Amino acid sequence: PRVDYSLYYVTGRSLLPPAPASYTGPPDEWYLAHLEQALAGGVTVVQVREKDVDGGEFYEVARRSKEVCDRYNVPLFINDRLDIACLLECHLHVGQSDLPARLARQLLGPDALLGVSVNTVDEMREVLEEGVADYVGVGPCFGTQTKKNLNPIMGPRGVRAILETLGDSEVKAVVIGGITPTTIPNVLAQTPAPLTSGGYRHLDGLAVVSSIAAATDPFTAATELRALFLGRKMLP
Ligand code: TZP
Ligand code: MG
Repeated sequence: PRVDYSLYYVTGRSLLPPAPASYTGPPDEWYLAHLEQALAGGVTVVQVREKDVDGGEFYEVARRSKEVCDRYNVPLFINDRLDIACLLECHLHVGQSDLPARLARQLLGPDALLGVSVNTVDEMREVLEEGVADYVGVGPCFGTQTKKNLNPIMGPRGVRAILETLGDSEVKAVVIGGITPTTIPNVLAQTPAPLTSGGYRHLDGLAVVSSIAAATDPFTAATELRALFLGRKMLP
């Protein structure tokens, strides 16, 4: 089944705002209620990314996130933890310093989706040569407070160079890093890459952490982000 990558939400529980007075559920379920609102607002893919918790807690957060995503028919990716992705029959996203994608693919099996982070054209070429990834997360496009050990900022031009390398490959591409309603118009206008076969290679989606995770109203935040992507002008 084809996946809609248009609004890819990478969770980060540490960024969540405090629950508003209108929230009456259990405090430990605020994260899930917040996630559910983001899904209702139009998030099309979710990745659980938990950098500061142990395996047991990560598993539990991922398991409960999957219950919510399943109800919305939205695919759930696990960041880095192949073991947890396998246990929960989820998809997996790996960075450049995680287990290599071709090894992850061996344990995941052919049905799970696999995403890889890329920051350079060389990394993009390698992903294409390996041939095991379904999509790439391209970034950081802009500066961000969200990630420690941030790779070099690429800017829209760097992202476009990746899309040029991707060409008309089936591998999908989402951009990440400082993606907000303010930056989206620039990203969408500056990233389409001309193809040698004619036409342009466009981004398949926008990936965000703080633009949704830090929102007190994740429903409205997701609705706005998705509308900006869907309303983009595509070059022919
Ligand atoms: N990878 C590259 S930048 C980034 C990740 C996980 C964090 C993006 O966070 P934000 O808040 O959307 O800028
Ligand atoms: Mg990683």
